[in-house]
Amino acid sequence: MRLFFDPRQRAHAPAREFHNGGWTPYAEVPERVDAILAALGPVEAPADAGEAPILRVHDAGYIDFLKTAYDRWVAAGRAGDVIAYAWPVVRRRDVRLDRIDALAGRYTMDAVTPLTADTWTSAYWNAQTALAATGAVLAGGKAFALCRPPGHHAGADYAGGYCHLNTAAIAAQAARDAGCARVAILDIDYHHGNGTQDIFWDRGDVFYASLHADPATDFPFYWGHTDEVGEAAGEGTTLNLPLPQGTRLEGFRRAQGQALEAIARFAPDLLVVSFGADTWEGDPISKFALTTADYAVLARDIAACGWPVVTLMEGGYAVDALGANVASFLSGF
Ligand code: Q9C
Ligand code: ZN
Repeated sequence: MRLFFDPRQRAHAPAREFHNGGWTPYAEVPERVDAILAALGPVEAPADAGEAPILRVHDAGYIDFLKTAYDRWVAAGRAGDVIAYAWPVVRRRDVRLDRIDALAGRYTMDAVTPLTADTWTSAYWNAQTALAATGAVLAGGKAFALCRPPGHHAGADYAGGYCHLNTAAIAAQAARDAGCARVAILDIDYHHGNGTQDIFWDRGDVFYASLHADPATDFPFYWGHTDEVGEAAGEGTTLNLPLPQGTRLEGFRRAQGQALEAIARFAPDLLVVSFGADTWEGDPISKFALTTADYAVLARDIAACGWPVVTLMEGGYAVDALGANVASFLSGF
């Protein structure tokens, strides 16, 4: 198994996030990657494929915002990390505003994803890591991308849920551009991958299946319900399988089996797995009950389908358990 990671992915480190009525320490810390690296051993740095594959998925105005937001914030006389306080609810018309606070609301979906001076650097190399692992799998190998920050909450033109660039979408689009006619994404992070769903919502060439905590009880609330199935050419290529808090291996594995059956009918040339270890029983912000050993079982079920698989890291916030959980999952391949 080839492992990819770039040290610049560590740089992004907001001080705090705002939720449930108050400030708390930022959960998506750079120490997460240290824990995974310690468990997995040596990694390869990705080659630099440039911005073009990122711009195949993301809006140019949004990328400019990610690059310049921190400098605009400082120029406005602010201290600390960039965070919005006003959002254009249900996408009001596209007014061309220049004030950093207007831009921050326009290009983010929540108050848990502050931007720092290093956000663009980490996000850029994060995308390169995903692309390198995807290239390795398309060349016939097995690969894991140690993606951090995570990606699946980021849409074509918005950040959210600790995510800036949607690595799964960038990987899937790169595979399409490299000649794969059909790509499937299986998202087994605790949270619904609203960004990935939005990006491929009306496309029939990329299947998106997600297992996640019921959005009636968990972030991101407004996406991930069972009646969201895609539209136009994408009708039927989005599959949402929400699960109750407290879900254990049996329920999770049954739902994953349903997702794999649907993906098998789609017959992908490549499977991208958005893997979150925040489904673990001791995760500090999540409420499923998978054990470390369960991850190997789930990965074996995926591997048994026989498709080329590239696994990308998403969430997982119990830093001390993260290495063992990722190692267990990868052992299944
Ligand atoms: N009580 C990923 O796992 N909600 N993002 C924070 C905690 C935001 C998670 C509130 C969770 C975002 C990639
Ligand atoms: Zn998550």
